[in-house]
Amino acid sequence: MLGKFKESVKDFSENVKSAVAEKELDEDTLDPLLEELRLKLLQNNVSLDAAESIESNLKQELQGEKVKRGTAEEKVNEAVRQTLMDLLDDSFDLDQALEKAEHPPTVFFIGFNGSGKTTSLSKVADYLQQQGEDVVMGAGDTFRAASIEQLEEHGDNLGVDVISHEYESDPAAVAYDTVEHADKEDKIALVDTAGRSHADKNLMDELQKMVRVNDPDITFLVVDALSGNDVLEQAEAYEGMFDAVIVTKMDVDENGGAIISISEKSGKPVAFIGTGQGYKDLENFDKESFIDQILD
Ligand SMILES: Nc1nc2c(ncn2[C@@H]2O[C@H](COP(=O)(O)OP(=O)(O)O)[C@@H](O)[C@H]2O)c(=O)[nH]1
Ligand SMILES: [Mg+2]
Repeated sequence: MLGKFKESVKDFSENVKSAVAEKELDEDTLDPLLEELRLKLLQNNVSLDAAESIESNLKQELQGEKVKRGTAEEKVNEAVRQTLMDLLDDSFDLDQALEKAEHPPTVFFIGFNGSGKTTSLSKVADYLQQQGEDVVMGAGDTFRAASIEQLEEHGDNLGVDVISHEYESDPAAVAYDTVEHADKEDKIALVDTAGRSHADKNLMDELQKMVRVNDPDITFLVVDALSGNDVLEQAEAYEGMFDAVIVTKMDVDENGGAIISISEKSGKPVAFIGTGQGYKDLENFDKESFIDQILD
């Protein structure tokens, strides 16, 4: 994970170092180096907007700086670190958010097909159970073949009740019943939804209705780290509908670009990263350790 990104930053500071040997960091020196860094960020699936924002921050930090040979790398790393610290948000705290929630606390998982909604929901269910909380899962994906059975299997594995209706039935009603069950039994309601894209007008309307009827306390947008630049389309499709992001498949991603892109685009915190297919493969997103991995 993040190997390629690290290389980009290394190359950039190497370039700065050799430029410094000749002259100070004026615009003419810095611009081509920044452009090279930008290209490398883009190759690592960092979105153009995010790459440009990083670039302009670095320019502000570094331009006119007199950096002694030997300290250039430190200086650049510090500038990249500061830029990423400002860009990334890891302030979301699930336990706190649940404490503040209405009763029963209701959590929705939304996102494109295959992004990892059902898996992440099950991981969160497991996490909450470990914390001593009772949870119920709602099979709100009534659209995709086998989705209900998939959630029921997770329910069996975890010993968690699953509320489900028929395929093709109204997912708002499934969510409603899940919340009602949670209310009666003093549980947290975790509601799955069907994958949607801009193109699926009906499914998008259905999701809006689900949200309207059930007014979730927390909605997670689940995106797949491998989807690269497509995360922008996903952030757009669900704009205004989510509170925090879960980025899955970080175990198979090479560069971490998706986290940077979605953060820049949405301005929302990244709550968790998915690091595998098992229930325990869910980590709180910690921006400092993420940045450490890039810069080490
Ligand atoms: N390697 C890896 N696979 C994941 C992760 N999260 C989900 N998956 C896999 O991605 C596929 C799609 O996940 P699923 O939860 O069904 O996606 P959904 O369509 O959004 O509900 C499944 O095969 C999951 O096991 C993750 O963090 N790492
Ligand atoms: Mg699913």
